[in-house]
Amino acid sequence: MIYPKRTRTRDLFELNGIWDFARELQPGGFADGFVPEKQVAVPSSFNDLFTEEEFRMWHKGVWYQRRFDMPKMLKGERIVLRFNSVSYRGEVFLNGTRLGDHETGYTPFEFDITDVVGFDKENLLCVRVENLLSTDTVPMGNLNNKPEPGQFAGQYPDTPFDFFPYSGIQRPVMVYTTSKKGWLESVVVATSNDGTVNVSGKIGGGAEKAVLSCDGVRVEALVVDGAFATSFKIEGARLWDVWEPNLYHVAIQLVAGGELLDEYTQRFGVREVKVEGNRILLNGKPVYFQGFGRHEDFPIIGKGLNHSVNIRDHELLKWINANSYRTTHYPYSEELIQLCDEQGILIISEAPAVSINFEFVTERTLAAHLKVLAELVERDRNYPSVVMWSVANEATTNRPESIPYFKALSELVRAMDSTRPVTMITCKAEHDLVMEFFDVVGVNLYPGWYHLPGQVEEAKKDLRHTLEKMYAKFQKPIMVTEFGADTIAGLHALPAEQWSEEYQTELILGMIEVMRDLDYVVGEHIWNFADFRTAQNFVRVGGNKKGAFTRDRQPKMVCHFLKKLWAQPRYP
Ligand code: BDP
Repeated sequence: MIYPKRTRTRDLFELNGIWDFARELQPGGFADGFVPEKQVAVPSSFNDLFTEEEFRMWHKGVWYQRRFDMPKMLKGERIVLRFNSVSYRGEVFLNGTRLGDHETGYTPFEFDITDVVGFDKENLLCVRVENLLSTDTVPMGNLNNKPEPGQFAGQYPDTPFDFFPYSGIQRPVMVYTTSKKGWLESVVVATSNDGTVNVSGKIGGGAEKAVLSCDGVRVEALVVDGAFATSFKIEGARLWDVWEPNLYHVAIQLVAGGELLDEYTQRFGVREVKVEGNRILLNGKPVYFQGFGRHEDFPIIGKGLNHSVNIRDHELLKWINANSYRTTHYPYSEELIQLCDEQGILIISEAPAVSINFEFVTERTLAAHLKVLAELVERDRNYPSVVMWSVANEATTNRPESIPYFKALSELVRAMDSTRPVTMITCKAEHDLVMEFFDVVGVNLYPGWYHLPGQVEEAKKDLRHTLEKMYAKFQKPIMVTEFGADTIAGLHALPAEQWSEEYQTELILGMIEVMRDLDYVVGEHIWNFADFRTAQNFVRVGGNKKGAFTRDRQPKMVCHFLKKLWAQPRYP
């Protein structure tokens, strides 16, 4: 799959805006059209749009519907309907015909609707959306109706993670066209720092050859068995780097019998990432990751794509001198990753596998995990900002059943992409059993918050001790991918105590001091970039308040210190 674009051979329009909405209060009878209960916005989560509690907490089926016309100029073209994400499960009907379904929110899916879409009548599009998680889904949920032991026990709604399980058509819906004769189905661009660019592609329909043009270079490749592969060199290539987003474009034309069937331009950057000893190297130079774990989360829209929020967030990252974030705990919108490409922000791209619990894992959990991981790598592998894959966050990787499971995940990613390091984010510290499969150790540690509350000096000792044990065991670079303290903006205390801005500042700066004293620590990602909405639970005061910024993106005190600290490069 490639990101839809309008080109000389392709048309594109979006089906965003106001749709009809109804909960599935009885089974059946919706696919041919229904009487709406409400109107709903696309893209958006639906949960926080309405005033009634039962809508917010609804995880069973809901239905979206809208009508659209097809312009007659597009008759004769191949027509594709694409959803950039539907969380968690989407089942799609066009004019009463079931097109198919897709599981695991956060990755795109599409259907060829050429034979179903009408040109002489209005089209009726109905989508069933469901957000029920189980032991077979990724992320897992509703673990045998048994509240998870630990900090999230008995929260409402009951999920094994704390962020609110928002649902809906949260990203754009698109209709695009290609020629019926031949079209580019997928493309992979891999680069080396000497300017070598390898491009391979898969073709739908047929074509004789692919003609590629990039930066004044033109090469041709024959299409054999529906695929082509070729390479070329950009002399004196300008490398893609942090806040230096040099980008190139390769125009790919598919040709048959002298006719141009398809034209598509793929953007890419020339850059290399690798792990050597205790360093992550970007373009041969060590890079220290300073930034945050985040969430796609904002008042009212929930996890809905909003370009203004994305722009503001990146402005704040630049202001605070961060260079990176992890897409905790699921793939973020492709539009956001594209913005990272354009701005030079480093991304650790994470599968939506948070809190996998091996007490409940089934073969179907692994199958769902492998499927969504493959979809993520396919979606993001041409984006230069994506410099590392994270296959999961905080699984019970102290249990032996986790070993074959994570081996399978690591093998899948490496088979699909050998150009990026792979990590897994553990909460099991030195008791983790799967780090042999990964290049960088990611670890979430909360001394000073969940244990040793209020005791910054003790927390620092604890952190040092844990990191030393981990390094002794794993002998790999370690990134502290989460640490921090819940903080109510405007709450002050001298001496510092939990929940105050002073405490967050002291704890975070103290943790960083320890990390920077240990040569093998290659990154500090604070939890979290901004406050975010969670399920209801006595450990959360109006959501998770570990944000350095508030939910409406204003800085807490710690930000001003981080801005200063992060202005100085970690490695000379
Ligand atoms: C970590 C999780 C993260 C939570 C965080 C917290 O990875 O999703 O939000 O704890 O408790 O364990 O704030």
